[in-house]
Amino acid sequence: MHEKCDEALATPLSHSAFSSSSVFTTGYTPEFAKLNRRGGAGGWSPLDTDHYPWLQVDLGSRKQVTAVATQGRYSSSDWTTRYRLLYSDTGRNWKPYHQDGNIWAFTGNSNTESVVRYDLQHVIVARFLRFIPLEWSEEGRIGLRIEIYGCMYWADVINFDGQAVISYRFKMKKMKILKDVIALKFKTAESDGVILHGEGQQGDYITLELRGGRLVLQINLGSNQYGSILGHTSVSSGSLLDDHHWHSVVIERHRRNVNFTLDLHTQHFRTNGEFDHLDLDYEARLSFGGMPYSGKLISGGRRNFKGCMESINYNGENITDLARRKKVDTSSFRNLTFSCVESHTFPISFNATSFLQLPGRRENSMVSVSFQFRTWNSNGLLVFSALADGMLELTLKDGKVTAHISIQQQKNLGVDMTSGSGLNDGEWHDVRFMAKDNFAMLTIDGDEASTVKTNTPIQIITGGTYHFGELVCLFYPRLLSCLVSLWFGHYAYQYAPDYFAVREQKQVLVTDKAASLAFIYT
Ligand SMILES: [Ca+2]
Repeated sequence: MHEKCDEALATPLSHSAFSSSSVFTTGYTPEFAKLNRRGGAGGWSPLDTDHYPWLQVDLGSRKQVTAVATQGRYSSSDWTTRYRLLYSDTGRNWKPYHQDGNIWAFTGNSNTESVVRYDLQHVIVARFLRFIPLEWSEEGRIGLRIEIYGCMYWADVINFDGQAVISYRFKMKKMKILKDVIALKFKTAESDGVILHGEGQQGDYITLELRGGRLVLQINLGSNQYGSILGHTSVSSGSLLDDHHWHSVVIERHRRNVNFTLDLHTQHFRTNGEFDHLDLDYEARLSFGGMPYSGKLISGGRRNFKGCMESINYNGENITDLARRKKVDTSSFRNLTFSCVESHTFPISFNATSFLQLPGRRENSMVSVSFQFRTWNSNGLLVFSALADGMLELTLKDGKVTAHISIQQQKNLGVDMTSGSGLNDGEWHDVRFMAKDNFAMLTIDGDEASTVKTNTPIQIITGGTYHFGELVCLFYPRLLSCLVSLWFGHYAYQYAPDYFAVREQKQVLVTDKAASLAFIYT
């Protein structure tokens, strides 16, 4: 890790490692996008009509990436002045590079030959990288040659299927621990699950779990038997962590002082009570991925972890490696696999400046939309679709879903329906809406009792595009003046669309055409 991690990763790759959203014409294909090369037309350019251009590099396996560099197309007036970087383990579930709390827009080139290198503030680990041009040469078009710098990455990965639990047994039957350093990475699509747990007969415990998509750490170093000193301490961190992206956790405890780090954010706290030692017995052990089967104390209804963990380290012991070599309790090992099973659908998170645009059927006499969402906000736009002669809007108002249709031809006919309540509870809710002829229906969470119907005559002609998460009109590259309003945070949408577009503020942000791909961002 401390060696210089600065190898050129893209140059040695074969042609097939490069792909793109489109190609301007022969000679502009993505394999010509290697830095300082002059092959083909001297770099990659997409079609001018490509609204969502991207250049993708497959590094062949997960690598640490420490820097990127860009250059324009050789001997041309084509370069990229600003771009974003996305990364992924799978090529389906993408995460944008963040810096200083924002999706980062990199400064690119201002001519064809100068190389602009950018050292990443945080090392990323990924197999796939995507360069998303945002702005480009005034005189020309998008032109790009790139390099990616970094080095090998290797980690033991364990896939937990919701049954398997790893049990790490200490050498002694009782442990009195003054200092803990626990580090691991996890990735899951489940909002709840026990990541690690240890407990002692006298009441000490440590539990790290996901609860409602947040990470909760509970520690008790001891309460006295009269209950006048209570040791229970609970601290939570993060939200929407069930996004099927890797998150890293480090817990460093020395006596009652704890540093609890999730991704790049560290909280410091002191445990309650007066005691300094974590006392573990029951043939002292720590379990990972769930509660131990023999645990009697506080297992109450907790779910096992389902997803992947890697690089689990406890006070210098590499637990993932021990598990692979079957040096830890393997009583339920039949369900453990040592590679990460990838999911094909992903939740998407929205904030005030992101939305999802999906194509739908045009000029149809029926409009139908169904999706799941979750949020802590009581108000916000869920879906907007321009009809050929009016609009459909699904919004959350005071925690209820409201459907509004208006048709201009029919003397500004408006239909409004409301269903559900308290839907801003952070849990997933299912919305189904359908309208045709003289009939519209709204159902929440598949509950028949929630179904609202109307028999107002409506002549629907669909417009063909659905916007999720923010009110916006249709847009074209470089003609971005019709952004209407910005709303809310933390909506999420779970689906595998054929493609999507995200815009942040006045920029086309991200797109993709790959089937079963979904993502959006904060
Ligand atoms: Ca204790």
